[in-house]
Amino acid sequence: MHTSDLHLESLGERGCQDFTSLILAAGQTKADLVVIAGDLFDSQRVKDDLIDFMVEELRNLPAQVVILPGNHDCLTPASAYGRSTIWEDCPNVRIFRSPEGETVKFPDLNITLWGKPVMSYNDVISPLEGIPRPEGNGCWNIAVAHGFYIGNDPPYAPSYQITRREIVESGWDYIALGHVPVFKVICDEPVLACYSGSPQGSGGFLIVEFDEETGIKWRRHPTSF
Ligand SMILES: [Mn+2]
Repeated sequence: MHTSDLHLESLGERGCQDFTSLILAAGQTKADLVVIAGDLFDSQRVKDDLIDFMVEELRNLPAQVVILPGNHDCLTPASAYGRSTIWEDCPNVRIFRSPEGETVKFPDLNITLWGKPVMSYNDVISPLEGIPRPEGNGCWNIAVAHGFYIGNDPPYAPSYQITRREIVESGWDYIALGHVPVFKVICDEPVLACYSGSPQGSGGFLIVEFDEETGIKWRRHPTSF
């Protein structure tokens, strides 16, 4: 299951319903892996009680969860990911923490993931720069990136740019994009790359199935409560 841009702020607000919906959808779809492609939180000023609530909910999921810090919830020491050690009590949740990008492997799921977090509010990164070649070991290779897709256009913004060439030449199987809150298939072949959209922006979650026989298929799953 692929989602992004929930922009959670505090317990009780609308975004928090989206998080509850995420937990429900992961259960309904029997997701093996939940990928959150950035901006799970709206800022680093989130309250501890929201973090405690989320970790408890995520810990109870029968799924692995991978979180990429985006530009709103970048990996500062004061961020939800930086200031609390509570994440360590949630063994099924992994956070991309390596500034140069990081590979996370789930051998049981036959999945390898790569993602590069935003490290600070003035960080200038190219989300797919430095992505390694896929290992070709029979695993499904999923990259996670938070930024603007700019196609073949010349750069018009200083940061978070993702080009068509980077996607196509990566050689990875699927690129889970975040930052734009509206669902969109950015690239179909030879690399599938999609913005999942946010639960509010697009009204749902993206379910991506990886199957040796039928290949990679996506479908939308509605937000529900
Ligand atoms: Mn963003």
